[in-house]
Amino acid sequence: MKVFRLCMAATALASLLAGGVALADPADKLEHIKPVLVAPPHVMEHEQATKAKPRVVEFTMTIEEKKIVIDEENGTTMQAMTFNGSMPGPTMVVHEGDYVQLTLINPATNALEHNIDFHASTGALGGGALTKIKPGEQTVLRFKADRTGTFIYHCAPEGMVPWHVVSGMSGTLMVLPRDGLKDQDGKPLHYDKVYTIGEFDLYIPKDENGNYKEYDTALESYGDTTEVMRGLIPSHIVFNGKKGALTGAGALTAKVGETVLFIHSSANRDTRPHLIGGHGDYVWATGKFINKPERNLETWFIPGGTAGVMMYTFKQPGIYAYVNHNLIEAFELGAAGHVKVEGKWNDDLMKQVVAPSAIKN
Ligand SMILES: [Cu+2]
Repeated sequence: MKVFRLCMAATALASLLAGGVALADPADKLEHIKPVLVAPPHVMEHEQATKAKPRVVEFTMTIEEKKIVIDEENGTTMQAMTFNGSMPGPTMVVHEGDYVQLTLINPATNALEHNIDFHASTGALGGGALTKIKPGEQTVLRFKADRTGTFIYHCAPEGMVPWHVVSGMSGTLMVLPRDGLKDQDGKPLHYDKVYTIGEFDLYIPKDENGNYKEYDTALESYGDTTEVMRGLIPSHIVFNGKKGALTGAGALTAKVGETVLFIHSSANRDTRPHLIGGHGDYVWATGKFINKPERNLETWFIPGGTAGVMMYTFKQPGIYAYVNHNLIEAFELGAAGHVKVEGKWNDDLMKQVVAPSAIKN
């Protein structure tokens, strides 16, 4: 009996110690909030400057493997892997000093093991080593967002990292400074709306007749896709999952006088965004807000594996193209979208002095 009691006491002590460790964890004392993620190109509601104290911001993402059409004109398909069913995955927004607490779910309907690597986090391969989940499993990771900026997150399963990334598994986490964005002189900057654009270099295999192949499952596409990847020449380069995703009904919108923040992520390959007819008023091309923004950029450069940010206040109405300014990648391979801007034309900034007409002698 005595031995039994001692055993019980030891067990109680062990659980108390475990509890003690948890109690000492500073994140546990903080307020927890659960903002709602929204599908790209939109971004969850959030404050810019905030008076709130650091919090634990809880998110949930569910991994979905599915066949998608990447080029509606030709019906080309890809066996995609996604966070929350979209390419890119949803953009999460927190403030510096907050903790991100992600529940990652891999439903039994999927075939593959996945995980998540947050470039904003510190340790364990970005969280990848702590979040490996097979179909039918879920996991919860918490990390401190102690650096401001836009950061890629992506899947990174051992031995299959590039395939999962180029198949669609990436998105952006934006960590805002608690007092908001600042210009080069430290003056506050404010945006009226924010869009998130994920650029994806795709490697779709072709058959012996030169037609894009279609597969029933992701695993079936693996061998051929890897062959194309090793050639380093993408078959398509798309914004937000397919050619033309951000054109027509999917075009981004703005008004003259409105300031828009464009978040642009590219998890695997370099890109060089440009707004045709506009500029980058303030650009953090490498996405980290502790650095001063560059001004008046025509084209900026986002290294593969990075999410960058551009802020622009529209001054003219019309349809703008937002492109990767390797124009072959934009107009042949698909890396282009539109921004439809309403408002009044400004003749001082630009005027058609003589409309195109026959040459006068
Ligand atoms: Cu994955």
